[in-house]
Amino acid sequence: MDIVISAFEQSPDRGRGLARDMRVRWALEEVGQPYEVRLLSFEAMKETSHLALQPFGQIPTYEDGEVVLFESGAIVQHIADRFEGLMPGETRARGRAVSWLFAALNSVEPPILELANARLLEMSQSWYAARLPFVEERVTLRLQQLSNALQGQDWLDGDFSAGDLMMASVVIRLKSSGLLEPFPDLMDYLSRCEARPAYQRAFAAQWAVFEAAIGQVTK
Ligand code: GTB
Repeated sequence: MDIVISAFEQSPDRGRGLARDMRVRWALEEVGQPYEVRLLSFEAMKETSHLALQPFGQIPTYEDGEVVLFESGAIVQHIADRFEGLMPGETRARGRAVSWLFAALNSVEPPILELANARLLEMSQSWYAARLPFVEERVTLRLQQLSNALQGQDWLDGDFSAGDLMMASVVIRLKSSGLLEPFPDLMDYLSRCEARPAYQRAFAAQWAVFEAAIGQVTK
């Protein structure tokens, strides 16, 4: 069976590559594996057939005839383990790449999501302006720590790995936040990631979905 992933039929990010199918597409492009995409509406994601693949009714999912996976972290790690290109072979280096993959999801993404939710959902609350600086401070702390860890290197630990892919996928969400500006090294890091041909192919593929959806709406 060919690899099949799921993605939004009409992504709320308007094709900016911020939805979590992007990291899976990017990983598959890095390891040179073709894939098919099952596009889903919000309603379809809550149907029994999709819930059998993703218990929370979300995208992305991954099927390859052998495994059925959900959670973008698990999917990217599986791809990196199964195909060459994203996971170093040597035990220590592999452990470091996995650590960075988990760090992206467990240490860096939570405050970024908290910020996104605050800006999206809490703006009309009387306490919004008082709370926002505290949320931003938590994000900035992680960015400072990430910058310290990068130490001016191209990638987090040796060669580009699944750890970098996941970290960039997480931090990229801050591009229009204003919080990255004090960290030119992190902006350069993101630019290096975005310049990778695999990233560009993945971005173009999800952009094409958005364009097709817009075309349908305007027809
Ligand atoms: N922990 C899961 C994973 O990593 O796979 C989280 C998956 C998830 O949050 N999926 C979202 C989803 O399916 C899409 S990516 N949401 C539908 C639902 O819950 O009903 C999250 C996302 C959505 C929109 C933007 N955006 O507009 O910028 C960015 C990211």
